[in-house]
Amino acid sequence: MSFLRRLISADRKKAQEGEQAKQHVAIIGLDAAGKTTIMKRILRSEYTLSKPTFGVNIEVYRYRTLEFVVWDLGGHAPIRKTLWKKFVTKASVIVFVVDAADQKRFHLAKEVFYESLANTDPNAPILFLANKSDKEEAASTLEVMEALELHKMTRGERPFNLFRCSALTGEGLFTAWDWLVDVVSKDSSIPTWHVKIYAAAIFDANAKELDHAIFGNPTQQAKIANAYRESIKETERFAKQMRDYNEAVTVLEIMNDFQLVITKNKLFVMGILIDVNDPVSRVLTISSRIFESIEMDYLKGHQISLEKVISNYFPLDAIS
Ligand SMILES: Nc1nc2c(ncn2[C@@H]2O[C@H](COP(=O)(O)OP(=O)(O)O)[C@@H](O)[C@H]2O)c(=O)[nH]1
Ligand SMILES: [Mg+2]
Repeated sequence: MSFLRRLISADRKKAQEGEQAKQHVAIIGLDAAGKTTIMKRILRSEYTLSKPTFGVNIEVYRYRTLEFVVWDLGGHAPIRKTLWKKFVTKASVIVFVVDAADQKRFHLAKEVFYESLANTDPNAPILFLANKSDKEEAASTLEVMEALELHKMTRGERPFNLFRCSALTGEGLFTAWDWLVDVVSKDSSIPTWHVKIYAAAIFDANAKELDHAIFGNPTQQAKIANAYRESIKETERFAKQMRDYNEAVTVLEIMNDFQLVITKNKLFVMGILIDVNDPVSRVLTISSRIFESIEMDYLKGHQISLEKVISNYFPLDAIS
């Protein structure tokens, strides 16, 4: 996944500058908040998991030079303090996950959140995830902010951001991780605004293809064509899998050099193939704009031209 690669490349840079070449990411929150589900969604199958039996539920995922420690908070195991030192105090990034639908435990989540912060590196960025946004009873971003008094975090010194997300549908999750990677890597070689779109394909809600477009330069055509074929298959698969959801998103790595960002709304499912190092959040903006702009034509039964709409609205993202 590109998020992970970008984190690793940030590590390599630090290693060259003589700093420690390992990133520790702590994923914390109450039990059942969705931490394990989120990690599996982000890491997919490319990690090793060791599950230490310390009497506290901790999972350690390793992906190359990255170490993710997933920690269920809220229990009062006496062993917690020493373990905390061992794992979480050295974390260079903190991800706090709250179940936005579990409003009864907001108070406890708040207590645990501030208690944990006291023991982390005061400069470590914090990504706050209000998970399970797909649930009807999930609190809004504002409600979560108020219940957990997060306004003071936004005025603090350390980088802080809050995203509403769903580990189930992927909505919001990848934008959140993009933010995290940008904050951690501060790598100026990463384009933050435009991406390179190599290809795109759009399907209707019943997984029937409506149109596709291939961009990219001719010397790379064969490779792009292969990646494109794989993208079509994956997009179609996702369209079928997510048929019952009005909003969904996922990101898949394709043939090492590409990533496929698939977004779905009520009417469409679209896969956009971009460079593996490009920021996913930009593609989410592009997708929603495309959906908006083609909706009327589609409902009137007109032919949709992805090539036209992408090169009209996002000329700098469609490479030639
Ligand atoms: N509807 C919904 N359920 C979720 C979401 N994320 C996790 N879950 C479910 O919530 C339960 C607890 O998730 P888990 O990842 O084990 O939580 P953890 O204890 O924080 O690791 C599981 O049944 C998950 O399937 C989500 O975004 N939406
Ligand atoms: Mg878990």
